[in-house]
Amino acid sequence: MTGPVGPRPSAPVALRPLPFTAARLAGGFWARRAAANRAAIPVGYQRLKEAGSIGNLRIAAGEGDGTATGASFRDSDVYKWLEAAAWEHGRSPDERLLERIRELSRTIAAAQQEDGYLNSAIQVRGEERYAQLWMSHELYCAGHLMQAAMAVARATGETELLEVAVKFGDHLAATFGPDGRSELDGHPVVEMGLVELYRQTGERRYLDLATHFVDARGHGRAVKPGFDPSHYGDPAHYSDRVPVRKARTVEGHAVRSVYFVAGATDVAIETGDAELLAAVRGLYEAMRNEKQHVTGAIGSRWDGEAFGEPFELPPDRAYAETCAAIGAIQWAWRLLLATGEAGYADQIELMLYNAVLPAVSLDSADYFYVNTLHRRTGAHGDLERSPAHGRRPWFNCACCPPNVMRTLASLPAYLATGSGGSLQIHQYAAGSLASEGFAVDVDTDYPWDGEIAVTVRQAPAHEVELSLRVPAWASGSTLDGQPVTPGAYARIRRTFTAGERVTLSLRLPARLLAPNDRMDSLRGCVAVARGPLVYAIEQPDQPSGVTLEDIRIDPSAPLRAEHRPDLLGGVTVVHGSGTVITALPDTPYHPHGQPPPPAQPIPLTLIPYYAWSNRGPHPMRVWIPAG
Ligand code: FUB
Ligand code: ZN
Repeated sequence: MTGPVGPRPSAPVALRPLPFTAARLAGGFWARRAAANRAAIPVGYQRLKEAGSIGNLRIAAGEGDGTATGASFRDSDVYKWLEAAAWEHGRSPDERLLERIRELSRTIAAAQQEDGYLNSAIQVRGEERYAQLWMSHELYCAGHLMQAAMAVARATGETELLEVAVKFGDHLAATFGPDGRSELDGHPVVEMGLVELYRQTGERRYLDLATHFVDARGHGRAVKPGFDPSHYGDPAHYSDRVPVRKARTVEGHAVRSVYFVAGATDVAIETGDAELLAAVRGLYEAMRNEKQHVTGAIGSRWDGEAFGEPFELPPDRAYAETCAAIGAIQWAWRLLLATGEAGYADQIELMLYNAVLPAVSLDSADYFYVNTLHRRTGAHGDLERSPAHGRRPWFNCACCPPNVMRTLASLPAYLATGSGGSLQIHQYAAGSLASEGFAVDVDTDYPWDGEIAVTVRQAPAHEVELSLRVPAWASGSTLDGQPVTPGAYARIRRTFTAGERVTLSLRLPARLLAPNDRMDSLRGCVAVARGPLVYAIEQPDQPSGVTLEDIRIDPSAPLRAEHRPDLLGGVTVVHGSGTVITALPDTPYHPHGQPPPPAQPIPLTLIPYYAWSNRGPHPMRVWIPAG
C-alpha cells in the first residue's frame, strides 16, 4: 500500500513515497490537528447528507426519490470525504467509518450507468452527457472518484469503488482522446485521477488518456463555445489559452490551474518527459515569484476565483481559496518527488501551516473557503463564502471542507520519503518514520521550538542516508552542533545503530518580511514570520479601543516570542511595538507633503495567522504598515 502518490517503479523520480503506514504522527502539533480532523469526518458525512450530496447519488442509484440538489460537481464532495475516511480507517481502524465507506461505495456502484458513465445530478436531471463540459464537471467528478477509489483500495483493501473507477476510466478512454471526442472538461483533476488509475492497475490506456488531456489543453477546447463576456468565455479561465509546454505563467481559475499542472507533472513523471517537467517547473517558479501570497496561498481575484497579473496580490481582497492551496501542495509534492529539491518541501510547509490550516477552526468544526489576509474593521460578509462571516460549517459550493479533511487525513504521507533504507525527512512533526529496515522516532515541539531529535529505533547493518530538510529561512541552524546550509538537505550517510540520536536545531527568531516593490497593494507594509509560521495582528490581542487599520509597526523595535499554552490551543505569540494614529485626517486625500498624523506608542501582540478568527470574526491583518 502507498500514500497519495506512488510513481511506478519505472518512473525516473528522485524520491519515493513511504508505504502508507510507515509514517505516523504521535503527540505534538500536527497529531492534535489530525485528531481534530478525524473527529470531524463523521460530522462531514452528516453535512453531506444534509446538503443533499449523498442524496443525489442515492436517487441516481434508485435508492431514493426526488430531484437532484445543487451543482453537478456535488458527487466530488462525497468522493473527497471518502478519501479522508479511507486514510483514517487505514491508519487506525474504525468500523463505523468502514461501514460508511462500504455503504457509499455500494450506492456509487449502483448509481453508475451500464457503460461506466457516472454523474448523479446529470443522470437524475436527465441532462445530456458532456453537453456543457466547460461547466458540468463530469470528468472532474471522475478524477475525484479515481482518487477516492485509490485511497480506499490502498488504505482499506476494499475494491468495490476501484471497480467503479476502472469502469469509468474505461468509458472515458473509449469516449475521449485522439480518436474520440475532442472537448475537455473545464475543470481539471481527471489527469491526476487517470495517472493514479494507471499506477494502481498498470493499464497504459489511462496514462495515455491523461497525456492526451494534458497536451490537448491550451487550444481552446475547454472554453465555453460561442461568445460569453464573463470569464466563462475566456480560455485563460480554464488554463486553455496556451499549451502547458509553452506557458510562461499560471493564470485563470486558480484551482483549475494548479490541479491541471499537478496532473501534467504526474504525466511528466510517469512518461519520463523531461520537456514537460521543465515546463511545469518553470510554471511553479512563475507562481512562486509573482503570484503567491506571503502565506503560500494563491488566487487574487474573486471574479473567476482567479490568479491576478504578476504581483497583483491584494491582502484584503485576496481570494486564496482553500482548494487552491491544497492543489498547489499536491503540485509541489509531485515536483519534490521528481526533483528531490528542498525548495518544494519548503513550499509544502509554508502552505500547510499558512494556507490550509487557517481554513479550518481549531476544533475542525468550521471552514474558510476564502482566506483573506486582512479583515477590515466593520467588514460585512455579503456572500456566503465571505471571510467576514468567520468560518462556516459548510457551503452551498462545498469543495473546500472535504478537501481539508482529505488533506489533513493524508498528512503523514507528506512527512518523509525513502527507499533502499534511506530516509528523507521533509516536514517536522513528532511521530515515527520507517523505510525498509530503517526506523526512527521524531521528538519535537515544532513549530514552537526548533529542536528536532531523531532517534534510531532500527537500522540496517549497512550504510544508509538520513536527510533532514533545513528550511531556507533557517540560517544559523546546526545538526549535532555543526552548521548546516539553509534551503537544502543536511545529509548523514553511515551505518546507524539502534538507540543513537541526531539533533537538528533550527533557529526560529521572529523575522520581518517586506514585499517586492511591484506589489503595489503591500507597499510600505511588513509581515512577521517565525519559523514556518506567518503571523497576524488580530483585534482581541491589541490594546482596547484601537482600530486595527490605524496601527503601525516599528520595524526597528525588537520582536520577542512568548509561548502561551492558555491561548488558542497553545501558541507562541510574538510581541512587538508600534504606534496607533490618534487623529486621522478628516479628508480622504490631502496635499502631498503634510506631516504624518499624530500617533502614540502601543505594544503589539501577533498570533499565528492560522489561529485567527477563533474568538469571533474580528479585524485582522497580516501585512502591517511600517512606521
Ligand atoms: O468548480 C469546482 C470547485 O468549486 C472549484 O475548484 C472551486 O474553485 C469552486 O468554484
Ligand atoms: Zn474549494
